[in-house]
Amino acid sequence: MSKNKIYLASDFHLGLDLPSSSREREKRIVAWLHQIENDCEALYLVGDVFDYWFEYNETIPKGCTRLLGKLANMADNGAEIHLFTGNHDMWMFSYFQEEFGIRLHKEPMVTHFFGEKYFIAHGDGLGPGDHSYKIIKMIFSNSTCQFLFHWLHPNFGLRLMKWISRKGRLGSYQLSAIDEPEKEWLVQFARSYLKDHEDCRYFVFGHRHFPMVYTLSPHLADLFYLGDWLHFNSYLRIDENGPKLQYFEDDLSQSTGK
Ligand SMILES: [Mn+2]
Repeated sequence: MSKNKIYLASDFHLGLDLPSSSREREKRIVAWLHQIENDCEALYLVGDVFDYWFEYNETIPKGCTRLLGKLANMADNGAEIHLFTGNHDMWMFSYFQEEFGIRLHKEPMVTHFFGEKYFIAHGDGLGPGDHSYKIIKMIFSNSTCQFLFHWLHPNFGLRLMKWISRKGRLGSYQLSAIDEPEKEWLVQFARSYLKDHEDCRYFVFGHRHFPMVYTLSPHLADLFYLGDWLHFNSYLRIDENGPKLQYFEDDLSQSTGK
């Protein structure tokens, strides 16, 4: 089978034992990767893969071993892997690049797949509004804060990070269908971006947790929300026919009644 498909997913929130255990979710994600790896040319993990993350110079948080092993295996077999930081895991530095050859993105990315232009971002802090989050992001992305934090003992630092992550949970979740997409900040962001970049065909965002396909302009521009793996197991698959939102189903999720 030729490897010519592009896959995008986001918001695994590994480390968070809600609504089911993180370990169960991790196994489901690895089963999905196992299913797609034969035709996966490139994998984009579009933010909030981890519910909290901080890498120190000499250590990383415990856990996620199965996922990291699977990603290492896929990368070693030639898959191109991209990882975006999200609002929950922005403190990533050189570990993923050095250990896996994964390309780390801290900013939105504009790229072409099958001749079409895509704008890809986790989506936090884009568009109007989201003010309190923008302030938190400013603090978290501040290099002095990162320097000070990295001198905390990991047992304390990671517990603090877990706590901050729980605190920041409220607000950006959307767990029912979006009734008025035009009120979405990310839809407004995409509309204003299109004014200066008419050739952008697709927008892909994580962050909102509810999967959505929305037509910004018929046959000219579409927007996708990737959904999440807490509730939907959703992902975007791109081939020569364009992008399609899909849902992973496996025996593991059936056996847990999902
Ligand atoms: Mn998220």
